[in-house]
Amino acid sequence: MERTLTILKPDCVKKQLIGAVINQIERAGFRVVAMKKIKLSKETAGEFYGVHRERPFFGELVDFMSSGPCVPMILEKENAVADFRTLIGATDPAEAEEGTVRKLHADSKGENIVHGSDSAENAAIEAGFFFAAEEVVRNN
Ligand code: RTP
Ligand code: MG
Repeated sequence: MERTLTILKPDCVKKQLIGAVINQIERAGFRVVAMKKIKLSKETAGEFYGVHRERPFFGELVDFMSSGPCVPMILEKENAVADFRTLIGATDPAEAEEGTVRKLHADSKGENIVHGSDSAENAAIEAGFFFAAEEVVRNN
């Protein structure tokens, strides 16, 4: 069993799509093992996406991710990291496959509804960024 870290981004929360997106995630076979609603500060958002610090879109990304509450979750499934990135689709919704979360709901490459870890190693780091060990609970 593998774990990945997702964030339902502030655009997802503002559009009242928390339930719809979690439903799609659960139907795809992922188990939610940790979940919370939190509003990131600019500092925390910048720390989370620190790998992109030198990119031209970094300021916009930090402003967006701190613009309202978001919902980080740890998800569990076999092959969770790769399967979740398939489920959400390409970063830019214009390039995402039909039926993916971003194709269905995202407005732009910047405001694209969900984050998904890009490796199992980063998933573990990102899970630790949001959750203490006692907040991670398997369903059964
Ligand atoms: P994420 O980390 O959020 O799952 O997204 P990703 O792997 O598909 O894309 P990544 O390259 O890691 O970019 C992180 C987030 O930065 C914003 N972005 N904006 N305007 C732009 O050109 C641009 N490029 C990236 C998006 O919110 C993207 O998800
Ligand atoms: Mg990424």
